[in-house]
Amino acid sequence: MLITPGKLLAQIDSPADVKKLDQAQLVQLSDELRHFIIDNVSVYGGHFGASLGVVELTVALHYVFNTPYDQLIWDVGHQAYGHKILTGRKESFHTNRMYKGISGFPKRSESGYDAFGVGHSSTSVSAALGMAVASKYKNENDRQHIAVIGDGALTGGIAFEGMNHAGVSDSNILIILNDNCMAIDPNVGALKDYLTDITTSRTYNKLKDEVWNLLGKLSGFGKSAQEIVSKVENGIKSTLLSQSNFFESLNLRYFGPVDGHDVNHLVTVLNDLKNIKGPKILHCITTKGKGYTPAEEGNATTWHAPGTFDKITGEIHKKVYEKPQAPKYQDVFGHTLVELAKANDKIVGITPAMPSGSSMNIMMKEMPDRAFDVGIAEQHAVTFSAGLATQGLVPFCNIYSSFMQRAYDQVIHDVCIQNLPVVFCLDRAGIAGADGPTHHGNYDIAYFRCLPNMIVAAPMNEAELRNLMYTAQLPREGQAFSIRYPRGQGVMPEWRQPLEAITIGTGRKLCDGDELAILSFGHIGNYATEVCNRLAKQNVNVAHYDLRFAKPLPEEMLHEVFTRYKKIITLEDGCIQGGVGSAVLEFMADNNYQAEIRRLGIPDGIIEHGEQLELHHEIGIDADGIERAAAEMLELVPKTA
Ligand SMILES: Cc1ncc(C[n+]2csc(CCOP(=O)(O)OP(=O)(O)O)c2C)c(N)n1
Repeated sequence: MLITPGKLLAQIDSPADVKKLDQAQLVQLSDELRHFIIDNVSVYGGHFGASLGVVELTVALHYVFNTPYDQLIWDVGHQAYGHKILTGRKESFHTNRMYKGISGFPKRSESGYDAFGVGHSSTSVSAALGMAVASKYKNENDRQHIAVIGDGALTGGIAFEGMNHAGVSDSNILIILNDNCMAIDPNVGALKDYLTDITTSRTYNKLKDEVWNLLGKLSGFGKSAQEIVSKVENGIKSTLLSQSNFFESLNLRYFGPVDGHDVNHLVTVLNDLKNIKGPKILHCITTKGKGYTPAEEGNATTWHAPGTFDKITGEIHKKVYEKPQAPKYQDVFGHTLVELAKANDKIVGITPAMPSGSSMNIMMKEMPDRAFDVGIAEQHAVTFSAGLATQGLVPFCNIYSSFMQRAYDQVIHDVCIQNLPVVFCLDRAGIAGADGPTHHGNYDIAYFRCLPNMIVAAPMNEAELRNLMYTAQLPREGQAFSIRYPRGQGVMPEWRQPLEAITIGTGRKLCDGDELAILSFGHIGNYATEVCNRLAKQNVNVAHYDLRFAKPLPEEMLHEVFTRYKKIITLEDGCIQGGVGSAVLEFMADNNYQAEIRRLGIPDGIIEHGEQLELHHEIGIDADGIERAAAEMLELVPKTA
């Protein structure tokens, strides 16, 4: 489907074109940009509400600042669709998030306008500060550095670390706080309450008006504006401090709150702020989904990334299936956790800002006192869980595999060294899909497998996930228990099987073979089942073992494998280096076995975005890739280069 931009947007291929417009035309441009996003996302999917919420801000920023010389850094980057469209990617925008298409997040290799690559939250202040300090060092004193950060992303610790540094840096950095009271789910925590207070406080608004009046008078005064502002500021600072303005107390000049949908006012304000040197923060109030009624008035969480929808009726397209479908792993996690928690009153649930994404919201709804959304704060989530565990509770801390990277030291220092029995459930483990390299959960097998006091497990189906969760909450002396599972559906429509304990460090033999054995870890093993069936039809019998544990390894089973088979394929949806295949190689060396081993997994390199199936195929860990490897090892076909 061809999506045509409106009259003004049709003329815009870069921010230079935006600057050619009269300021009076910016309302129309914003309107056209908004419709272009609605038209595209309704047909092709992607993030939605957040980009609609910053349309005016995006237009104003590119109108006022001289990007890419001035550096504009979007936090998380899921809200940067308008920015992409205005910076030369309008024609390719229909390929957003698709295999070989443009990325759903800002990416340095994609455009010079994407000053910093993102996907994970809360990095913008530190990155902008680094750039600002570098500009100062290079005497590029006219250069502006702008970080746009949401109120959700501001809950991440690194954002505070950046502001703490920025406040004493005397660098030319403007932080724009895009405050819409939402993360993916409603934002949480004391800071959210503070931002609401500051927005509604009469004293602040009065003060704000005074500052804006002053700035209005100063526009165009250049250098002297800076001096006058400093003088007036000293006068009002004591008042602000008496209100204990959080940002001012960090030495960031605080401006706002302003209406983030008034593009003309934003232009005026940003032009004024351009003349004020040093670290400063502009508090913008926006609405997620702005300008599209179903999103603006409906459930903001649903409209964060709704999939495709009918833009006229606002109806979100749902696939209709003839047969009952297997559930998503995340939902099996959510329901099973509640089931277990009903029987074990020590169980508590923890999520860092992903109640819907992880399905922890099921427990939050049923047992609000026992499930915690701690904000976008993975490090805190882990140490908080450790604290809970010291008191005999059984924390189920659910963190996406790629976001767990944030909390590695907490896992080591606060959990493993203290030998605490925290349960980690790593959702989105392995290739994550359209979100791309920042979100693929490639490394967790390798980064957890080397830790003492850590059990590393992966289920091949829903029943296994349930049984691993059941096993993980049984009393044990220390040891963290991690369970990784992928994004998306499992394989068992009838998933509510009775719960059974699994002996830690045991695997499952799924079928015997003649010469070759496939050892798989986790859900990816279902491709191996398919390959065994395909080959059996050609009278080739390949054995298949589900390792289930990468640590401790199912040693008894591995002794059987190495005794019976001299050709082995290991299969994992994780990085090859240090992964489960490496564990099997180590086992072979340590026990003086000899076999030809082929390790299938995620190769050493950045895997771009696309559907999970497309990417599995590209890296050769889908059924075709496994069959090819098996056929080569059994010399059924000539070896590929
Ligand atoms: C480290 C990390 N944890 C979790 C996420 C998942 N995530 C993506 S967007 C988002 C909410 C961001 O909220 P906010 O910054 O307020 O932006 P908004 O969507 O409201 O515009 C979350 C939690 C992430 N991207 N990075």
